[in-house]
Amino acid sequence: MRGLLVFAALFVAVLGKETFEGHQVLRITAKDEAQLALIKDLEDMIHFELDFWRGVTDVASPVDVRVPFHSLQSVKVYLETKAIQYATVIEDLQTLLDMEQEDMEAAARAAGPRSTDSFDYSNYHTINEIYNFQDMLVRENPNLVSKIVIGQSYEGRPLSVLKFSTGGTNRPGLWIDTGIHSREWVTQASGTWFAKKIVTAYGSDPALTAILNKMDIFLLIMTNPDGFAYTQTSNRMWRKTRKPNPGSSCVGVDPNRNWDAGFGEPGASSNPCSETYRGPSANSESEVRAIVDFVRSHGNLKSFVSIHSYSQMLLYPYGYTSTPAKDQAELHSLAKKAITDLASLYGTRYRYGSIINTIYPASGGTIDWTYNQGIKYSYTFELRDTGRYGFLLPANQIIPTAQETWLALMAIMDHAYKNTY
Ligand code: 0X9
Ligand code: ZN
Repeated sequence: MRGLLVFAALFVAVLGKETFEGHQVLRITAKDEAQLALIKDLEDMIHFELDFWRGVTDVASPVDVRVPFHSLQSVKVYLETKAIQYATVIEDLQTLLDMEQEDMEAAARAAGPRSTDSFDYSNYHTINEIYNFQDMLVRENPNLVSKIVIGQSYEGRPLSVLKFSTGGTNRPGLWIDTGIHSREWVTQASGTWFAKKIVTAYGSDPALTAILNKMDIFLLIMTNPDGFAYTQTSNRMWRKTRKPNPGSSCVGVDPNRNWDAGFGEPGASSNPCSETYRGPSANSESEVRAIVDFVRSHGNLKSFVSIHSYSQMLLYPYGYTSTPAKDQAELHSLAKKAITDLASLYGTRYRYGSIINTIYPASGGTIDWTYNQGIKYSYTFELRDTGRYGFLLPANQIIPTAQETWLALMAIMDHAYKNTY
């Protein structure tokens, strides 16, 4: 098995990208607790090499799982003999990936944008295109935008944060990050749109202008750059970091299980081959460590928003415990306001609540740590969609997704502003 994995890794390294021909995404629905347990058993059948896009939680929430071609028959037989209901949501993953790739290449063939005005926000972009975009934005708006490198990824890529500031020293701050899970491409794409939105709205949108006259906004678009690069060169479905795990042929740590909040408790895995591997210790990943150091040294962040996809949810702490956060009532009503604003644009419906109650137990997560640091308005989004395309959201949904999400972000940032001043 191990030899096979090494061979597969070499194969990818020499010949290029991992392909997903014949892989399907199934949506499995349990009708009772017994069926739920049987679905959960699939997680331990490692030889199937299943990739749970939406994990097993409760009877009310369907499970989305990517099934490699070699396991399809067996998994379907397993489900059918146990009379568990399922539907094929994606018939052939590679077909979707090919379409995504064609769009991206067509966009890349068009001459590189000369300014952030001609940047194509309606397409996915390579990691270098996004780094270039950031530099362009800084050059075009020297009095508003600057770049701070807060650290480096394992492979040495810069973790560059865009700082939007109209002056002052260490003003209260608002943080937004995207792309901590590298395959959640609509998040990095939305991040570039947010960056442009902030510079165009400053001076024209009264609410954002008021905020930026008193506070700074920090935006980290490529929170997991090594993973992001890997999704573009080798494996579109990569989620974790890219640091090797000593003693294992499996690479990477789940950067949303690596924070020092309930680290090691249920809701994460100790197995380096798991997609939710928590890592050898809290903050073991330089990508996480860099943000931890930044948050501590800044010391004055008022909100912290970490953006994922997919599922259409707006969540607040906690993920590692069902003890309610002490600000639960306020966080809940602000979440309701934010998703109501979001829905006002295109009718997109979000669920909201604490992580553990709304999605599943998750320990070592970003916003549990930031909340425990005293950043009251700590939220995490799961953007579009609810599973039709999952992580492969078509590029024509990038702008509408970013636009509607912006309304929710404004609700949160405005509330944090009004609570500060
Ligand atoms: O499992 C996770 O880390 C999140 N889901 S995802 O599909 N984006 O991987 C859910 C955990 C809840 N917390 C956050 N969304 N941060
Ligand atoms: Zn995620």
